Amino acid sequence: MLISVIAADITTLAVDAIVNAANEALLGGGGVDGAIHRAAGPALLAACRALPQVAPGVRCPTGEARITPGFALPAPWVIHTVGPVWRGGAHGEATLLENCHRNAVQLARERGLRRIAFPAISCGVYGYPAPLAATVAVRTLREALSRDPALELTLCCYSEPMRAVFQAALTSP
Ligand code: AR6
Repeated sequence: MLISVIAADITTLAVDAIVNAANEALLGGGGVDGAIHRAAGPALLAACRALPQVAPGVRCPTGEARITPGFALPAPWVIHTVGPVWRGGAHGEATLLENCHRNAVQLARERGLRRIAFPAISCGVYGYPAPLAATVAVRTLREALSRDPALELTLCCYSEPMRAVFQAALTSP
């Protein structure tokens, strides 16, 4: 089963696609989004800006995914997705987070990309409790792998404590 959990800066990974935990505007931000835009260079912002708005200011609704080149990144592609803001758990957060992972994998597969790295989507500013997010991420990626065993999926955490949380979700039955 090819799911790995690592602690690393996702912008350094030479996989086929890295996933960005963006916001609906897709015009950059803080956290991993800021790091990806800095490492990719200004062409990434231009590519995001060129994506169509599906509503005023919205290029990617929560739970959906969009793809751009990676420009100066070692990864040739960036799959932007928008995680849910945690609002206590009774507002469809788990389904939306599941959609992020599923739609990102689907977009990658449509492009023939197999090696995909995910950050801990929603686990920063968006406040999703990490153990719950890890459970959703691992479950959804396992389902994707069962449909396409050629996928190589990495959960790229930014800190060792976060890596331990995601590793625990991967290890639990
Ligand atoms: N590599 C891997 N993980 C990282 C990196 C990195 N370089 N930098 C941060 N993380 P967040 P969210 C981790 O807040 O909660 C942005 O402003 C971080 O430690 O980046 O989905 C967007 O524009 C945390 O564990 O994303 C949105 O407005 C995880 O990535 C909003 O934040 C996610 O934290 C999205 O919030």
